[in-house]
Amino acid sequence: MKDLRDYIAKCEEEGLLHRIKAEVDWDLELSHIAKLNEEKKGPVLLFENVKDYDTPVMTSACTTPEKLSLIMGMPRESNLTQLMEKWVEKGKEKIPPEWVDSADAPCKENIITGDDVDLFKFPVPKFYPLDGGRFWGTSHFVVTKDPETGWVNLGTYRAQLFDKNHVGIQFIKGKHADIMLKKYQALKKPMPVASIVGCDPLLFLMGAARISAFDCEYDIAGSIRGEAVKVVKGETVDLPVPATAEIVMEGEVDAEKFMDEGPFGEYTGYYSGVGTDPRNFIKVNCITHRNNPIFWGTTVGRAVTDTHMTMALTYGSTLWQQLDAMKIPGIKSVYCPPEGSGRFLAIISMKQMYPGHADQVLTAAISTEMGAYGLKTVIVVDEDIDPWDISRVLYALSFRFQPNRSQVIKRGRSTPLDPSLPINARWITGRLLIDATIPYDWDEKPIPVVLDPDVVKKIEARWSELGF
Ligand SMILES: Cc1cc2nc3c(=O)[nH]c(=O)nc-3n(C[C@H](O)[C@H](O)[C@H](O)COP(=O)(O)O)c2cc1C
Ligand SMILES: [Mn+2]
Repeated sequence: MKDLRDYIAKCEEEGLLHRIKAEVDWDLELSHIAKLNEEKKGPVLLFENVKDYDTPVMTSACTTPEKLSLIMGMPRESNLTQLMEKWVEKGKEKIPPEWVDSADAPCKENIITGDDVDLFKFPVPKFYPLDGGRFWGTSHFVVTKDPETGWVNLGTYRAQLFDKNHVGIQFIKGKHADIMLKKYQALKKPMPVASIVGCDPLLFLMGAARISAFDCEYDIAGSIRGEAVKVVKGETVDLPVPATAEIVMEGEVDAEKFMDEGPFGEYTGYYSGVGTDPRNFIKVNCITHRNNPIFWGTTVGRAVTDTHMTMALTYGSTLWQQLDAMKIPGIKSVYCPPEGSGRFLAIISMKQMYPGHADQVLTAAISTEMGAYGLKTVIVVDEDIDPWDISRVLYALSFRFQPNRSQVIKRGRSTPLDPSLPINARWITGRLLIDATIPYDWDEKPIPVVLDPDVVKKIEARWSELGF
């Protein structure tokens, strides 16, 4: 899969695409259709007739494991944990991107610079009534480069449309683009950026993934695809952008300039604060796009939508990778439910091999880079329980977990988006570690109730005779 068009074609082939030909307003109507569709776990939507525009808009591209499987190049029936397994495996290798000439890059079919830049020419949706405006960047990612090392980063940071050539950008502290921006600030230079809308959806997953600092998301995408991502140099920025991108917005961010941004209906299902906040913005100097470009957005908002599925896959995989890197034996699988947006709750299945092993896994999870930021509840279960099988997890919580013995509360770094904390005190959170395993060190373990296998076999042979 090379681009968004391949993905749309693949979804159509698989019966997972719905084209909407009736006119739909970009102002709330489009996002609300997408949101209701995502809540029903519906198909990928292609809005072909957006009011005031010729450009179609795609939404709901990642809402189900089926869609994510297509993106990951896995069998359609794969579950999230299986997709994460592939992510963890392939994430160990890197295939750097391959440069192509502008002549071979469809994203250069149209080049708009200077005064001609007008972001209002694109059908940028407004998502929720209390949002501060229209959001250019939801299913997009921002490409930046470290001015010292040349490390290239892809990150998905929401981008609000301000006027014809300015968009707000929210780099939360410590995110990779934020780290880079601080370096440009020290050099007293603006940071060149490119925002990519519409591409091989794997690249969007990469933008939303917590790949380690200094690693380039293009290299990991190459490894998962088994083929280098084709990139071309921006027109006005020295950054690699996907050659087959639908729309590339090029510009710069001055660390010392701010405009009022937000609010935006977050993936927690709440607004992150009250009203607007001063934030950095992109001054747009150039737009390049394919002929008949396709715009792409996602609804965010309350769970479960596209965004939650994306984060369950990418954040969950990162947690698993980082546990792997700690070389703790016995970790069977990891599941970070989309209902918790892949980041507030983690369930880990393990084979216990020594006393205290389960405690080690619990504390390790919150000591990873991923788990040390925002993760609030970690549950470990024995290897006979699949972490994605929630009824089995509830079984372990009911019959193996003992509050007197096997829960610990810690404190740590919170995400400022967590609505369970007061709006002005969101830097520190509690973390609940729950051991729902049978203690390894018990000499006498509970005796399980099992059926007699011979009797079971006999009954199976008589099953239809018994009138079932
Ligand atoms: C739809 C969507 C919107 C997001 N918006 C933001 C945002 O506004 N700011 C932010 O820092 N992270 C946001 N994230 C999370 C980041 O994409 C994620 O943390 C990613 O790891 C950032 O890339 P980085 O690790 O290279 O910094 C968003 C994710 C998604 C899927
Ligand atoms: Mn990164």
